[in-house]
Amino acid sequence: MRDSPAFLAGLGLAPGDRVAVQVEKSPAALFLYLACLRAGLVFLPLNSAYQEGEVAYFLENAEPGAVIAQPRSLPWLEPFTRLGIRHVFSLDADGKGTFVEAAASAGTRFETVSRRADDLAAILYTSGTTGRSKGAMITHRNLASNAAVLHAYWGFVADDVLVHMLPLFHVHGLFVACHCVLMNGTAMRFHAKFDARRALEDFGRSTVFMGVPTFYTRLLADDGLDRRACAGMRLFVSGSAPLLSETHADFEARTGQRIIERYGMTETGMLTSNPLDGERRPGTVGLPLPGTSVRVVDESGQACAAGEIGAIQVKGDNVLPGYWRMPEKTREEFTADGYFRTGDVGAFSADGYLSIVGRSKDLIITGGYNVYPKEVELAIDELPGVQESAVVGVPHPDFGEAVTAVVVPRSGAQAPAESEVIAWLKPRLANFKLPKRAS
Ligand code: MCA
Ligand code: AMP
Repeated sequence: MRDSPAFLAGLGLAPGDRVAVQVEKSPAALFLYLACLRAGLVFLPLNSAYQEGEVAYFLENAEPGAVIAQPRSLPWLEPFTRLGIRHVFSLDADGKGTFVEAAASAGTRFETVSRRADDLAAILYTSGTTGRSKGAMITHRNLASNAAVLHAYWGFVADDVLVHMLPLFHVHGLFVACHCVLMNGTAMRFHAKFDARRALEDFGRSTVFMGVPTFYTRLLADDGLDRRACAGMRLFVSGSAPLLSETHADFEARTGQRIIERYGMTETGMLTSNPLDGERRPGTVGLPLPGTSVRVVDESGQACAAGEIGAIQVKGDNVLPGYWRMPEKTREEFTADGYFRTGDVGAFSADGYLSIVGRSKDLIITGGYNVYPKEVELAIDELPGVQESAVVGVPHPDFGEAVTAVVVPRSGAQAPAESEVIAWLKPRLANFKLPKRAS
C-alpha cells in the first residue's frame, strides 16, 4: 500500500492533461490545486456558480482527463464520461466526497513531476466579447514570476497572516492571495466566502487582507469597522474592479489605513500596483510592477504622452503565451512586438501612475466577476416572444456595476415580465450574470 502510487499519480494521466475542478471553496480544493501542479497536471478551475450549459462548453473545449465536481454538477458529467473523461470524483463544500475518499486509500509513493517554466500550469477561461470563452493558458513561469514579484512588492514579513475570503476559482483568490502566503510560508485564515462580521473579527489577529471593491463597501457598511478593529493590520489590497476614490477616502477616515489598489487580468496576472512605501494614489492603479512593461498607445500604436488616453498593453514573464487551441485569437491579442492588448483604456501621469478610464471590450464587472453582455443577450433572445435585447452595466452601490437588461418583444407579443426573464435565465447562466433589472 505504502509503495503504490499516490492518488493523482495513480490515475494514469499524462503530464499536461487537464484536471477540471468545479467545487465550492475548501482547504481540500486548495490542496487539489497544489497537487495538480506537483503532479504535472494542468489545473482548470471553474466558477461553482456555472450552470450545465456553461460547464459543458468548457469540458468540450478543454477535454480534461479528470473532473472533480461539486455534488450538484455530477449529473451533468454523465455524457462526458462517454466522450473521454476518464475520471469523475465529487468534492463538496465540507471537503468530503469520492475524491477525498479515493485519495485517502491511495498509496504514498510520489515524485514531483518536473516541469519547465514554459509548461502549462493552469487554464482559466475568460469570456469573449463575441463568441465563446477563451482558455487563458497560464505557465509555471507566469505564476512563479508574479508570485515572487508580489511577495516582495507588498513587503511580506515572517509573521504575516492573511484573511482569505475570495473564491478559489479566479486569479485574485487562487494566485494572488494564496501564492503570496505560500511564498511567505505563513498562515491564512481561510473562509468559505466573504463575510464582513467575520472579517472584522479576524482583523484583530491578522495583518493582510485582499478583496474586490465590494468587500470594502460592505466593510464600510458595518459599524464595527474602525481604527481599533484594524489596528494590527498592515496591508489592505483591492483589485479586480475599480475602487472608487470615495471608498478609499472613507476607508482611511474610518480605519487610518490607505488601501493599496492594484490592477491585473486573468491573462496577465498582476500588472501594476500602488506602492507599499510611496504614495498610494486613489483613482489610480499605481505603477508597473518590477519586470512588467506596461505602455499606453494611440490608435496607430504610438506611445501616448503623459495624460493622454490610449490602449493599455503589457509584456513580461507574467503574460500568457496564448489561448488554448485558439491560435487566431492569440495572434489578434498580441502586437507585432509582443505586447498583449488588455482591452483596457487608460493614461499614465507624468510621474508614472496608471489610471484606467474605461474599456474597449464590452464587459460588465459586477462584484469582481466579469459578465459579457453578449452572452446574456443571446440567452434572453431565445426566450419565446423576444425580438432582441440589450444588456448593460449600470452603477450599483454594492456590486459596482449591476447587470441590467432591456428587452424588446416581437411585434404583437407582450413584453415578458422581469420575473419571466430571470426564471428563463436561471438554469442557463451563473447567478452573478442574471440581470438585477430586466424590462
Ligand atoms: C453573488 N451575486 C452577485 C454576485 N455575487 N450578483 C452580482 N455580482 C456578483 N459578484 C448574486 C447572488 O447570486 C444573489 O442572487 C445576490 O447576488 C446576492 O447575493 P449575496 O449573498 O449578496 O452575494 P455573496 O454570496 O455575498 O457574493 C458577493 C461577493 C462575491 C462576496 C461580492 O460575488 C465575491 O466573492 N466576489 C469576488 C469575485 C472575485 O474573486 N473576482 C476576482 C476575479 P440571488 O439572491 O438572486 O440568488 S480575478 C480578476 O478579476 C482579475 C484577475 C483581478 O484583477 O483580480
Ligand atoms: P479578469 O478577466 O477577470 O481577469 O478581469 C480583468 C479585468 O478587470 C481587467 O482587464 C480590468 O478591466 C479589470 N480590473 C482589474 N483590476 C482593476 C482595477 N484595479 N481597476 C479597474 N479595473 C480593474
